[in-house]
Amino acid sequence: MSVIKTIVQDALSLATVAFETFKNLALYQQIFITLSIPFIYSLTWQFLYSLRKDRAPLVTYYIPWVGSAITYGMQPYDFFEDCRSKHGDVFAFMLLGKIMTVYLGPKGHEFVLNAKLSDVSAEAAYTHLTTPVFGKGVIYDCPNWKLMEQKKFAKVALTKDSFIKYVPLIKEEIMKYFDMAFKGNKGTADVMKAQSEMTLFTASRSLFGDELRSRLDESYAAMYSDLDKGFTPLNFVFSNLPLENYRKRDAAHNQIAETYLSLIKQRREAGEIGDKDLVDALLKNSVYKDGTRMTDREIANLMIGVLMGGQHTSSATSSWFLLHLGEKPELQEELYQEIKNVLGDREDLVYDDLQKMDLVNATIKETLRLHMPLHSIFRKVMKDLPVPNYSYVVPKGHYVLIAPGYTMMSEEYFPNHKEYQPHRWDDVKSIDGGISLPPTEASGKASTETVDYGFGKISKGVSSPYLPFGGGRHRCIGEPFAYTQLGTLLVTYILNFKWTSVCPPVDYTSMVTLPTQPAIINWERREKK
Ligand code: 81H
Repeated sequence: MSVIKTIVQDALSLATVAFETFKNLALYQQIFITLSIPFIYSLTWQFLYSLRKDRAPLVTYYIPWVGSAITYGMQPYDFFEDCRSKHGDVFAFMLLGKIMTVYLGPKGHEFVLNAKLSDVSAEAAYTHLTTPVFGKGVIYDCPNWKLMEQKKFAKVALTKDSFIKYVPLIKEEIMKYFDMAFKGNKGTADVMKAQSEMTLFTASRSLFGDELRSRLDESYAAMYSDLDKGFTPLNFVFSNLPLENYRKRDAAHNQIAETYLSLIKQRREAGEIGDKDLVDALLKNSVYKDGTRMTDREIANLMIGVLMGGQHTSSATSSWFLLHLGEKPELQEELYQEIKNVLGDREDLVYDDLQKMDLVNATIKETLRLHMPLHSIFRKVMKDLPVPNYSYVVPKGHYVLIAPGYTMMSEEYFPNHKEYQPHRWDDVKSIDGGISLPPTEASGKASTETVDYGFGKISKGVSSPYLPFGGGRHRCIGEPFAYTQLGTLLVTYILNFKWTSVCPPVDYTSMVTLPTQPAIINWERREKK
């Protein structure tokens, strides 16, 4: 007992001496010591960690806690390339206090996207990002089985029969926008502004109906803007702060949800529930398999989530194809010929026409190859997880990360990978009318094997190098809608304009990979023949 007492006393007096000494140092010395202690601790910890055979090699970093956040956040693919040359396909890096284990390439896709539900969690990785924006009870703010059912509910409004109705509505919105924002015979357009607005108008008109679309011309558009500003990767770090933009985000979320709620009530009271859009689909069919039903507020929140998902990804993708095509006038002419061949003398555009336009679809496909909207996909590890083909174990509490966008830009799988070449997809067949599969998956046996997590059959294998819509239980359900919306947009642009542009570099710091501002096209009206 007295031994312990002496040790404690000794330690205390030593600490007192150390503190007195520290106090008498010059300020610059105090600062130096304060900063170097965590630095030395971190380097020592990294050294000891590197001795472990059961851990993926950790990328060395010098700023404790922050780690590789800046190099990764600014240029993720360059960072991965550099790490790969040093460590191979599997390595780990520190990202704002979290250890991320990366597995590059198709084997990584399989490792993460087809991991067992009990091993990894998407909701634990994304809820801070999405719940403040979408609201409670949906997407990543509920157990995974509910998400699987929500995807099933929403998919009812994402079928061929729905798209047949959406195409004319989408086209009408685009033409209205052209009349409003592309005045005269030639001019310049801010691509991101135009595409964000057109994506919002076309998606709300088709998925939510006229009642909501018409409100977007009023002050109501400002609420969308406030909510949108709150949907940023910053939420991963600070999802709630007592700051103006967070208050605006929460206010916008509540107002938008209230607006959707009033629409829901209105349709119910009027007994006007058909099968024209997503709202109808959710009102008719949102009872979980355990017998409980989604509340109206949850339906409203799901509507916000679906719209937000489509908004950022689609507006970025259409911006990118406009910018690439602006550098390739000959491709614009080829598209024009294809469209004319399919439409003949007709002025209208129908869903079936889009299915016949191979180059239009290949253009979208190639755009997604070079510009996968989400450059990284994360999961939180819930149980110690061995890495296949390696001696490493990713411990519970760490994260796993894959980057299909990196694989889609590799020379190994895509010769001349830097070239924007829609024709590289010429010989590739697609299945399921729009669910596109790349050469390896389409030709291999894997493509025929499917699995159903509760929202319809999807490809079982996810080791394709081309996965712009992810795979596995979290696979995007928006793909066919995206192809319909983007196809209609591209066709309508080509029929009305010719344009030129210089493709800007990629901004990786936003929610999705965007063109760096300013991103401009110079357009002129196409002469009607
Ligand atoms: C952003 C992300 C990231 C962005 C992750 C997840 C989501 C999302 C760095 C989304 C987006 C996909 C989604 C919806 C709505 C919906 C379901 C899913 C990153 C990494 C990851 C930046 F560096 F969950 F929010 F970490 F929108 F219903 F910041 N968004 N999404 N939309 N359509 N398809 O997956 O990089």
